Amino acid sequence: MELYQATTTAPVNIAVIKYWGKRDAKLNLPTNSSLSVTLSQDDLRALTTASCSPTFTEDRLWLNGVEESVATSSRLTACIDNLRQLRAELEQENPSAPRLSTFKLHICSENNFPTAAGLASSAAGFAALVRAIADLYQLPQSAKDLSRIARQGSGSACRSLMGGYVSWEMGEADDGNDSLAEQVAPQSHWPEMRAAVLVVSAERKTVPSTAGMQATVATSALFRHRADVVVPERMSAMKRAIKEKDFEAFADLTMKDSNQFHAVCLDTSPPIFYLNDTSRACIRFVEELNRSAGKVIAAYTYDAGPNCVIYYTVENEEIVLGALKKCLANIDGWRERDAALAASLPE
Ligand code: 2P0
Repeated sequence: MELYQATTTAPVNIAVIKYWGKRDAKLNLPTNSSLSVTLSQDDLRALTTASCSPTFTEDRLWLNGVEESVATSSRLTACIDNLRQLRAELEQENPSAPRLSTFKLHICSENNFPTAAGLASSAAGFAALVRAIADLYQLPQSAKDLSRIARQGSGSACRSLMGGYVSWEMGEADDGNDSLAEQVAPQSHWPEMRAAVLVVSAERKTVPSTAGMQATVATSALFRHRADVVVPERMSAMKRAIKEKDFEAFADLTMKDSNQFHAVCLDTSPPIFYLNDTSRACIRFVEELNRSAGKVIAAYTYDAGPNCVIYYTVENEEIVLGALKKCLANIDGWRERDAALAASLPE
């Protein structure tokens, strides 16, 4: 059987300046730029195989072994259509290339972490899907070019096509041409950075991100100030903190931006609660840890769910992880068996 296949992985990214709000829901164009740290693929990643064959009769996708409908997902079809178009152009320029653009695709994707629990599973998932199909089609496009396509699958996915510290520049164009990811610095620029991921709950989140953001844009009075004034300033300050490897500035901005994102969620009608009592206990833990250290040695951040990511640098690993393990034992709702304490090297 004539079968073409490519397998790839994509990492999870955790935003330190958060994306929350769309100006165009179809193209996933955001109302503000954002910036994330890519986690090590050893800990959290999506693994995806894309194959195509003249014998396949329809595009199909399996996510963690369960088939999902492709035809009814406009996000999936947008990504696949864009990639097929690029392959068709390549075949036109190179008539001896096999006509893969005319074959149907089968895609298999697996996460090694809870799906849709606010751990950026869609980011890794769509980034891996786009990368796998681009590899299968042997496309010459750069990661930056592919980020434009991954963005249409899930906004935050555009930041998972590159390692290290990655910004998603919101752009201005109505067609999304300039809304893409850029590497601010590679992982090697700041190799001392670590992230601990605390899985507070592996359940699916209560309010999906897209619905939550739409509600925030429509109803929050705080939101406009955040998007127009606060985030542009923080993007510059965060890029500076990363360039200068200034952990205290990085941590301060990270915690403030997480808190403001959850504040605009609370300012939404009806209010959106992503944090729970365990999440709030982890915030108090980090605040207390920094107070007792006499300087900022750890930073918490939360996405659209209760799970906590704590950034710190390797020199403070024993203090942070040691205190964390002691403290977790005292936190209500914490279950040791759920504790995926992944001290990961951003990549
Ligand atoms: C982020 N989040 O920057 C923010 C912080 C959640 C909180 O990106 O609708 O799954 O697919 O574009 O990318 C989650 O939103 O939303 C997200 P869609 P996505 O990481």
